[in-house]
Amino acid sequence: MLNKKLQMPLYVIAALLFGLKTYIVYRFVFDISLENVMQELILLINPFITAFFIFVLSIFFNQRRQLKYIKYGILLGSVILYFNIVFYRNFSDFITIPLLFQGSNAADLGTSVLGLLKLWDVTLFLDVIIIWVLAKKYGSELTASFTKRYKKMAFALSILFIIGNYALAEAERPQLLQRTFDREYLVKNIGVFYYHVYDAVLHSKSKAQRVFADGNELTEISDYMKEETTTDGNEELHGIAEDKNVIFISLESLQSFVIDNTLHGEEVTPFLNSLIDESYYFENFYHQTEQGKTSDSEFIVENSLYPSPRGAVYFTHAQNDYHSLPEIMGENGYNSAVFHSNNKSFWNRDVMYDNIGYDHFYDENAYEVTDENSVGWGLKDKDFFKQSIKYMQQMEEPYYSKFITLTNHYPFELDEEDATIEKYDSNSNTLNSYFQTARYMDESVEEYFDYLKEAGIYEDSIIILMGDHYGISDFHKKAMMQYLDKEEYTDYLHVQLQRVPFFVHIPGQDGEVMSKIAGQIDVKPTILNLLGIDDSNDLSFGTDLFDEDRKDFIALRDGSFITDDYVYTKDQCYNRQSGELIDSTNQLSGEGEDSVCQPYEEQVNKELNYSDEIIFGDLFRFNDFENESNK
Ligand code: GP9
Ligand code: MN
Repeated sequence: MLNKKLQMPLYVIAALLFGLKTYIVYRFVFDISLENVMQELILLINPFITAFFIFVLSIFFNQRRQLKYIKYGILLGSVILYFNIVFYRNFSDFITIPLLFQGSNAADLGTSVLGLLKLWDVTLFLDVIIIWVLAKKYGSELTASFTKRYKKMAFALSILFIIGNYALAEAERPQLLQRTFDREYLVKNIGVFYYHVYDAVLHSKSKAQRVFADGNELTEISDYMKEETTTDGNEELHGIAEDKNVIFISLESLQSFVIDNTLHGEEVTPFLNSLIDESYYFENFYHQTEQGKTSDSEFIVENSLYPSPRGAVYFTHAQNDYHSLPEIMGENGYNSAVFHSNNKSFWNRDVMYDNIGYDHFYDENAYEVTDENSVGWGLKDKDFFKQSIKYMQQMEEPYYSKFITLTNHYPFELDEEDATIEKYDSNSNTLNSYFQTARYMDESVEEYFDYLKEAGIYEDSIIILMGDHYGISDFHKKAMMQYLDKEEYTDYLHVQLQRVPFFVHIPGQDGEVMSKIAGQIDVKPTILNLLGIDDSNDLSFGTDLFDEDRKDFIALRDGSFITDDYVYTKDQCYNRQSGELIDSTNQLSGEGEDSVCQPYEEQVNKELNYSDEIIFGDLFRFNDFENESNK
């Protein structure tokens, strides 16, 4: 007999035991990084909240079924958790549905699975054993038929807990679910079980859209693309970089407003400024990213397609068929690699890179990261470049290598000894610090150029540098107005601040400042042109930036656009040069009063929709790019 006073319903015991185990696993088995007390708190409460929700459902059954539900519930939960542990041991990652079905990963796991099991793993099932024993011995005493009121209260409480957990997670990481960051973030904030539910929803949603596509849509879209992107061809630079290495540097959060600009009388980015004279520098180049941030910029550059309006394509459609830059270059004798010192699963990069044909990904594990050489998000850029050179020297030429910097990332932290320019003085700590990390990145790129020269790589390469997306959001309007010396922060200014630097540096060539509007969508055709790769059947929305005769608008993902003459955003049409408002759709009424921006507006929407159709419908699977190009 159990002492009545000490007695706790079995579902509560199960919730406590299972919650505790899950917490221990999060904390000590998964290598989850915790950056502040809030994250620690979320990680602590989430397992108990989840477990409480799972087991509280048992009270709606009769006593016999209650026992069954709790016994098998804890067993199933433990098995799911255990699968994740085994998977994590091999891949330092959490299971995703597409990953489960991805042949290579499953095969990898299959051969090594025995080596991943450990004797002490039995202890991971202690809670299951305890519950099963208790159920057998004291089952009838530890279960009851609960009153209606009790059931309602207990259930309501569990829902309240979940909402509370989610609210904390949302405060810690705004738009956590919409933006689908890293899987580790999701597990950290909502727990591994809700993460699986979330993953399943994402998966079925994109599967459904795919099912309804049949490939006929592609004819109209490819006709449009060919019509809009076929140009006369610029013979001058065509093939200028043939068989050279291509080094692409993604400049984290770097916006054009710091280029050739000063702070306290000093240049913010002296090296990049000096590089303008020796490069093709595009001063009106726009980022076109959305919620996927860096990964969106990568996606646009690799595919010349637009990113998704919600979430990151790198997450939602990483399994699609693409005809990406690394793949095309691979077909033309290039090796490819990405260098980025972060968790490989961040932005689902490991999966996407594999799919689009990168030969190698030097992720965080390729680098020696210590407390001394890291700040903010991880390895400092200077150490990142320094440590990368040895890998470059091993690569077979010609190669395409992409370097993703990290230090100039929000919240723009920097160790004092690394700061070589004074902070700005405004009401925004973010902007104040931004100049320091931007300067640090500038210095790191300068050092990298020196390493390339010392290693004899420089002469045989072309170097492309691009800002990935904005770093300073609209949240810092006041400080930005102060720095830019503007009276007003208009929507026009907001669009103009979406310009990011873009350099094409060809050693031995002078280059030129290019003023025509340009965007990330144009990078892929530009690189292919420089390399002299004629892929006339490639399907892209962008055009070669060295061709004067090219599409005359740049579309941002929210439907805003820039043309030679206009800037359009939020139903307003501005003069691009003066920033004056020409007309606003709200004011126009009646026939014959169309905005000068309207024809563009229609085309921009059409183009963005076409891009979504390609991605959501996975339409490229219907196109045989290889055969086409033999024609
Ligand atoms: C993370 C880095 C930064 O790996 O690329 O990502 P962001 O937050 O800028 O998208
Ligand atoms: Mn970024």
